[in-house]
Amino acid sequence: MKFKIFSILGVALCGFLATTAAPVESEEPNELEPRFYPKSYIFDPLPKLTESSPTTRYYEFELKVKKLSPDGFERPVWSVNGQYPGPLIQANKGDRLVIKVINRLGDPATIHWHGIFQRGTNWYDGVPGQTQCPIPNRVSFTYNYTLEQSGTYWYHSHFLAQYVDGLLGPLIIQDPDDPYKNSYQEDYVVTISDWYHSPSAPLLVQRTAPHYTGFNPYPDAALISGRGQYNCSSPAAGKHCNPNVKPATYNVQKGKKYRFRIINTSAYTYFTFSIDNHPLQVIEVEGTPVKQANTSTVTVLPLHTAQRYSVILHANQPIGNYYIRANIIESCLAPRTNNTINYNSSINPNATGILHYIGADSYSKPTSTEYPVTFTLCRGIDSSAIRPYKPDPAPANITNSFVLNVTFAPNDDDVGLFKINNSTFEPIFNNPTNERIMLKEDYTGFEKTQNAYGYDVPYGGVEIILLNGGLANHPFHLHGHAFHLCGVGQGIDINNLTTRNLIDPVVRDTVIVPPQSHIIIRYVADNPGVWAFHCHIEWHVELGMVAQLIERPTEFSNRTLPDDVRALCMQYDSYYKKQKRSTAALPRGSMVKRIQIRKNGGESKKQIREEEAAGNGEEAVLNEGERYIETEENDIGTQANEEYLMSIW
Ligand SMILES: [Cu+2]
Repeated sequence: MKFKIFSILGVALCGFLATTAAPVESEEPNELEPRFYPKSYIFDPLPKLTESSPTTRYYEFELKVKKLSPDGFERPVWSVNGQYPGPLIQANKGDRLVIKVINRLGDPATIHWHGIFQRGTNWYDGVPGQTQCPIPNRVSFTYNYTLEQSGTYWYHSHFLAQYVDGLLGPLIIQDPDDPYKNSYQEDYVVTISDWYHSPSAPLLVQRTAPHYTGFNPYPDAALISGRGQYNCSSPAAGKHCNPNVKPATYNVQKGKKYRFRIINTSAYTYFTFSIDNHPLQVIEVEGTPVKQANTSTVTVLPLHTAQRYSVILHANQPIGNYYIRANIIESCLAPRTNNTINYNSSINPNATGILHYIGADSYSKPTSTEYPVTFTLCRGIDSSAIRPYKPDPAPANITNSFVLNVTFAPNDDDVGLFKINNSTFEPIFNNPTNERIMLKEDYTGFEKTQNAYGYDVPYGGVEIILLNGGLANHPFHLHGHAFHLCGVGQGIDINNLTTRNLIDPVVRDTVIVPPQSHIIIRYVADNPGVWAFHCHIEWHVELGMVAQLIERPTEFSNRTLPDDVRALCMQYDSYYKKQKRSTAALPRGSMVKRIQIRKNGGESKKQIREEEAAGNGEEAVLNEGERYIETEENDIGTQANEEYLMSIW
């Protein structure tokens, strides 16, 4: 049984509320919030976990589209429980998480738990078409897995570019045996992110259009912990812009030490992060504790998309306010050519928050000075500066070795696509790879577009050499493992690779692959399943820069898929069939857009049709692959607004 791919993405926008109430100023930075913000957990120290572990922790995630104004500019946000960033998940090592996801987005969705190994539960890894079928709208699905790791993680949608629209949050795992547990008093989470004023769907339509010669959509803002300060007097701001968004503010008490967990949740961008006057001791990189050394304390921390660090900050400066800085380094992005989507963005790439010493005047702005950058921009932190706390040599005996060569080329329709070993990845949402393996399908016979690479030796050593001959940075992320980063070197000559560090390499799950360079990673095949290996720049994912690693298929194929995971594919199929041919009553005065994109064997065709509804509630018949959406006339005219509703086939 083979279906062609159908994914359907849509959102109904009913026009923005015309309201710009003045925010309420408060005495303490976090006491009262402007009306646009429900009080967020994110500026509070992480609550101490009091339950005895291991325990099972239950969460309910209602996915819904909600209008929010993270940087002042109001837009629909794909949210968890109406929050951006989404709710905090915090647990102890060894705990079980049971997370019921209720999808009310109007789109299908999945949630990926970034960095979590999912040992024995590959089907809860949350990758549509690889580890599960998408959760249809109005369907709920429960993720259920055990945490064997500790450290700083996050969760995000893995369905199309949905996380770029806000569907993400932090996932923090405490370890009673954390070597740094007694080195700080409080524990904070900080997310840093680029941000777009348009939903991702129309951006994707433009990015994947034939003959497009620009680069990735240019972001509109930089956010710290879900807050930014957009220039509401810029012409692009429109009338629904709140110029008084309070900056992200973290309170500290002089003399105390604080752990800050910094997560780059961007779609696209490389950031530098710093806090004026306060050096930061790196103690964790993506779940791996870091050995203390002179080099492990930094003033400026680089993070590409999906990378995370924990640092310790000593509040030992004079009582006052100091800037927290998250700078999008524009020179690390593709050029801002005038054929690039949103090239005329009014972005302020330098987001600021405030480190507020208790006792300092809440109203006085910091006068602190920014640290200079002393390392090569667009690159990761020097690997030799952050050795693992416990010696953890890379596997020395390699049983399977892969060379993956990333290139970019237009297809026959002149759609520019990424390729891994000359193949652009295309997900098959309704036939996930792990189910195919469990049905004993031989992965070597998969479609070329599945980019499947298998290895079957239990506990064998796997090496991946990734070659990037292009001009862009790619932050590559591996699911199901943390890998030993054995080397990052210049050039893409397989006969001239950098020397491998097998003794004490950094262990992490997301690494920057610089332009015209290669990386060498190693890990042990100790986790049977289907694991994605992909660039985390979401625009690059959608252009096919994804491989699937089929780990120990012989053993994995003997596992039993839980009934609810299997049922999800049946629900998705019936949802899809309904979408395929449906009728809809058209609201009075509404405008109907029908957008159809066909992707077939690497070719893609876009067809857009518009109709003005009679506005009398009559039924409209939709053709195969179409979806109806409403927009209000007064929304039309903003960037790409007419493409809010679309379906991708
Ligand atoms: Cu990339």
